[in-house]
Order: sequence, then structure tokens, then C-alpha cells
Amino acid sequence: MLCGRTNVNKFLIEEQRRNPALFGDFSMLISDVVRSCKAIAQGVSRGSLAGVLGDEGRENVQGEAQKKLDVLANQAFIHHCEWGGHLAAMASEEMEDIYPIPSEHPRGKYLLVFDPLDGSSNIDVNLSVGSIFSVLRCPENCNADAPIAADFLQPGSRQVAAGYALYGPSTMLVLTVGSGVYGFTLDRDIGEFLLTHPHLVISPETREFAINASNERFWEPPVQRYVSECLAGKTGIRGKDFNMRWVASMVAEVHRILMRGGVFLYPRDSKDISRPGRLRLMYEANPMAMIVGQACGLASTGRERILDVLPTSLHQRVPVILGSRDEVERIERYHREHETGEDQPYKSPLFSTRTLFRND
Ligand code: AFP
Repeated sequence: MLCGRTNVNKFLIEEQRRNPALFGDFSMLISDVVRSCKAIAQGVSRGSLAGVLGDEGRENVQGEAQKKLDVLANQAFIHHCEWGGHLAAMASEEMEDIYPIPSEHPRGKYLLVFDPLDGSSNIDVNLSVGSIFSVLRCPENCNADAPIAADFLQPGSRQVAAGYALYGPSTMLVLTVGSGVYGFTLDRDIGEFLLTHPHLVISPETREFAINASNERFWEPPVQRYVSECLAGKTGIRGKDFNMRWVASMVAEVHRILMRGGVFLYPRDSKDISRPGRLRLMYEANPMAMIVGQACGLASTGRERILDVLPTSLHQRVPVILGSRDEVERIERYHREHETGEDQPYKSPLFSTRTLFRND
């Protein structure tokens, strides 16, 4: 029985009553997003039975091989969100250009950005994947009848709402509308997301970090320094042992951090100098930064707060360091110290390796 449990709709209507800035049909828009996620959850859970696994045989705008489910998930978002009259346009990882709402539907004052299926390289091996979304308002000067890509290029601090769906052992929806972070679990028997994790908060300290360590040789010195200190554990300057995780699915990593703390890094590296990071600002970094910030954590590029980055293009990439506040602040400090040269080991003309005082 649903009695006593809050579903997403009830939660949204109550939030909208508390916050008049969420104008118009805001709760209806999020309900459409939620419906998209339920449809994707259904496809993901049926896997081979539904014939949805495997490659689509095409590349997306990022030059990455598209999975069949990437394409289906993108269609699910479009199908469920285009007709409601709340949006002027959508943008997605899977579409090169923006998707203005077709003229047969009414247009609204919001913009929706999404990564329909993040971590999709995990699909064929039946590991957790997710959908990430971000809601922006059309800017003042936006012509809702003819939206353009530039309308989307707003810093993450202007997001009205952000969330993700995690298709894991259970399907969860994690949502913020700017006043805390709330987790809902999909009850498949009644087809509803029910509030199970109110007021999620990330602990400021952690002993767990997540990074793709195969990229170590490409990392910048501040990240090398941070990770080597974690690896040194009790014997190093951190004085405590750390644990490491890497799921290769940002939704799963962020969810773990919301549940038990931790820090996630996909930093700038020199693997491909044409790109400043691996993850996409508009539909990966920004929504996750809003969620993490609303849960008392922090999200940074190492040099600036992610929510302050001014986007220059829809599919822009950024370095991402997010999670427990104390760790992210430490990594930011390491970047500052590197830039000012304070992290260089002191080299004494008398006491370094070419010295009379050498002791070996
Ligand atoms: P895909 O959606 O292409 O699988 O990418 C997932 C992702 O954007 C993010 O979810 C992961 O944290 C990261 O890439 C994994 O990157 P590596 O393949 O370098 O581990």
C-alpha cells in the first residue's frame, strides 16, 4: 500500500508550494522526466530478453560507439518530455544539436539537458548504469519559439533542478530542486518512485577515493600527489589507510558517495591534450555538482568550482573532482600550491644530492 509513503509527485507539488520561484508546470516537467527514467529502467532490466543489448553500429557526437540502449534511452526522454508544454528545447549527449520542441506541441520556459544512459559501456556486462538530467530556465533574451544552443550555455549555478536515475540492483531516483537532495526507490509493483532517502548528506571526511588509475602517467602533479598520499595510507602524511573503487559509471560512483562519502576524480590529464577532461559539463558535471553541493559536498575542476564554469559549447568537457568537502578542498589546495610552486620539494644547494653533506 502506498499509504504513508511520499511519491515523487507529492514531493514535487509540496516543494513547488514552498518555492514559488518554481513557476508554471515545473512539477509536471519533472514527472515527465521521471516517466522517461521508468521506461529506461524497464528496458535496462529486461536486457537480452528485450533484445536491447549490443552496439547500435554508429558513433555519437563524442565519437563514441553508441549502444542500442543509448539510442532507446534518448528516444524515451524525447517521447516523454516533448509534448507536455513545459520545455522550449532539449539537449543530450546523443544529439549533436539542440532539439527544439516540434511546432505541433506547445513550448514552455524550461530547457532540459540529459545524458540518457551514462556508463553505457557497462550495459553489456550487466553492471549499473544511469540517466542524468539538468533543468535550466530559458534565459531572459531567449525566444521560446526559436530556441538556440546559446540559450543552454548557462553556468551550473543557474540550474533549477538536477537529478539522476540509477539502474542498479534497485532503481533509484535522486533529485534536487535546490533545497536538499532526496532519494526515491522504484516500487515496481505499483510503478511509483517512493521517498526512501530524505535529506541526503555527504560526510565531509572519507577514506575512499575513485579514479581510473590506468591514467596515472597522464595526471597532473597535484592529482599524482593526492593519490600517492592516499596510497601511502597509515605510513604516509595522511596517517590513515584509504580504499579505492572504480565502477566506470559516474552515476554509480556519485551514488556511492552520497550513501557513504568518498571522492571521485576524473581530472584533467595529458592523454588527449585536445580535451581538458573526459566528462561533459552540461549533462554530467553540472547536474552532479548541483546534487553534491546540495548534499553538503563539493565539486571542482581543481581550479574552480564546477558550478561557476561558464559553458562555451553544449558538449564541452571538464575535469571533475567531487565528493566529501574536506578532500575536494585538499585537492584544490594541491592545485593552488602546484601553480605557485609551493609543492616543489625544497632543494638546498648544500643539502641536496650534489652536496658535501650527503649522507648515503
Ligand atoms: P560511457 O557512458 O561512455 O560509458 O562513459 C561513462 C563515463 O562518462 C562516466 O560515467 C565514467 O565515470 C567514465 O566515463 C568512465 O571512464 P573510463 O572509461 O575512463 O573509466
